This record gives sequence, C-alpha cells and structure tokens, in this order.
Amino acid sequence: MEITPEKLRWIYTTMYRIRRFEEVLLEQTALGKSMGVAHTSDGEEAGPTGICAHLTDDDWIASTHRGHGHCIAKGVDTAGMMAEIFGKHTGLCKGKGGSMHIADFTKGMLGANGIVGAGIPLGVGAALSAKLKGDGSVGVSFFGDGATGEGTIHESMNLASVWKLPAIFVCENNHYAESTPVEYAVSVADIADRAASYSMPGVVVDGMDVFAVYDAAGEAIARARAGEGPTFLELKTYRYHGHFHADDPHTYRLPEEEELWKARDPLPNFERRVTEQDLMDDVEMERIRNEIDQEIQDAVKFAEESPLPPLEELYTDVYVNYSNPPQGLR
Ligand SMILES: Cc1ncc(C[n+]2csc(CCOP(=O)(O)OP(=O)(O)O)c2C)c(N)n1
Ligand SMILES: [Mg+2]
Repeated sequence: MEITPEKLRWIYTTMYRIRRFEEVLLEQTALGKSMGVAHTSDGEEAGPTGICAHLTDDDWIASTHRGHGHCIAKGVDTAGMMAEIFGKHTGLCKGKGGSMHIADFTKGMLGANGIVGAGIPLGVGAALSAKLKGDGSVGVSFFGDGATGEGTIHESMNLASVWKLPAIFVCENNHYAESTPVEYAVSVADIADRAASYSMPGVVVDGMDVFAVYDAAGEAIARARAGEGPTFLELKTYRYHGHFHADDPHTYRLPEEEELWKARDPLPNFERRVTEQDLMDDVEMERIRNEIDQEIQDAVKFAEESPLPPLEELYTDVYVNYSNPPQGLR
C-alpha cells in the first residue's frame, strides 16, 4: 500500500513518541512520581501506529489497561497524559483516572480500561453509532490475547457481524496475559481463525512490522467505511517489560525469548527499511528523535509543576456525589 512521505514521518514520530513516553514513564515511576501502576507497551508500537495511521479525530478507538500507545497514536497530548498519570489537576481526566483511564473524546479516544475485555463492546458501540449516523467513521477495539477468553468478545463480534458494523477488532497478541503464556490459555494457534465463526475476515499480521500492520489495517478500515462490515486483525507482538512496572518477567519467561523478539524491534526495522529504500535519512530521523525527547522532557516538567486536584473537587466527576448523596444513602 502506498505511503506518502508525510505519513512515513508521522509513523516514525508516533512509534518513537510511544517508545520514549514509556521509557521516561518507567524512570519516573521508579522515582515515585506517578500514581498507580504503569502497564507499558514498548515492543508493541507498530500496532497502534499502523492502525491509527488510517484514522482521523472523527473515528473512535477503545483501549485497554495497556493504553499509552493507543492514546498517543490517536493524537492524545503527551503532557496531558503524563500529568494524568502523575495524578495532577491538569491531566486529561483532571488527575482522577490515571494510566488506566486516560480518555480524550476530542481525539476519538474512548478510554483506556482497567477491566479486561470491557473496551471491546465500547468500540462496537461507536461503530453502531457511526452506522446509525451514516457519518463514515469507524470504531476500533484494541484488546489483548487474554481478553479473547472474555464473553464480551463473543457478544461484540457476533453483533458487529450480524449488523455489518464498521468495526475493527484488533487483537494485540503479545503472547502473555500477565504471566500466562498464550498457548496455556487459548485453544487455537492463531486467534484470527476464530473470526470465521462470526463470518468476518480474520487476518494474522506481523505486529512487529509497521508496514504489515499499515497494509492490513488499510484494507480492514476501507472495508468498514465501504459498509462491508467488520474485520478481525491479530497482531503477533511482544511486550518488552513485565506485565506492569513492578513485574519481573523472568519469573515466567526466558531472556533468550525476549532477545528473539527484540531482534525484530519495530523501530530499527523501520529505520533499516526506509534507509535502504531512500525514503528517509538518518539526519531526519535523528531530528525527529531529538524533538520527541524534548517533548517528553517538557511533559514531565509540566506534570511535575502542575498542582494536585483541589480538595473541593473530590466529589466532582464521580458517579455518586457523596457531598450531596441520594436519599437512600443519607
Ligand atoms: C475482567 C478482568 N479480569 C482480570 C483482570 C486482571 N488482569 C489485568 S490485565 C490481565 C491480563 C490481560 O492480558 P491480555 O488481554 O493478553 O493483555 P496484555 O496485558 O497482555 O496487554 C488480567 C488477567 C482484570 N483487570 N479484569
Ligand atoms: Mg497479552
């Protein structure tokens, strides 16, 4: 699939922005600066980038507990994200959500989600809304291999297929659900095979290769926009760090396995490919990396210098207002 020079630059910038954001976030978390847990997705950058390269702010995505990459690829501001994770008032959700609840409706980002499998129907809901409005937008649900054992995936895929919704199911198969290897918990070698049960195409994609993801996503999203219904993409990928910042992955997987995946790292792979084909040069890529390094440094400074949410806002933006509780709770 043809990629314009601007799109190529966007792809590299986005993958590097995700990588750098999470590297710095882990450093800051080790310093005790962030609130709550951080699930990083370094290693998996090609997935959200290759998918969101085809989306605009009018399209919708629903994410997971490992959502920084999805947010960034959908154009969510890194300073607002960092402040959110630091629990600050200037965060995208006023510091009340943290890493697993970052949302930005202005960018079509419906939210990270701490409940495994819960984002899947949200993406389908957005696809249903798009179909009813006839506005040509699509709904993308990101989820992990572990989430494919949840009931929500069956309900979502079935409904999306029956109603021919403009939905894209993106399974980021990073081969582990917490410490459980995928072979231990999933009955098929390729999760994409299950798409046949819902009469939709199921495509296995090299999730370490942004060009492969870009091509597969382009087809799936064009199909959805043309009213031809949903597609299931299984991205075979790997998370480099533990399940969350304090998890030691070497209690359940071998360093040798990690090295095999790291040899296929999406960033150097991209760099090699565009250099060989004379599409981008080292100078330009270095300039992009320097700009992003500065952006993320500025995001940390912004988050650090921002105030905590004021006490009087403790009960705002929450489901039950305990300062003025409903009759039965008084
Ligand atoms: C409904 C539910 N069950 C269990 C958990 C605990 N939990 C959090 S992440 C996770 C593993 C998810 O694995 P996967 O879907 O493969 O995503 P990954 O972490 O690999 O990105 C589990 C079991 C949860 N948050 N929600
Ligand atoms: Mg997983």
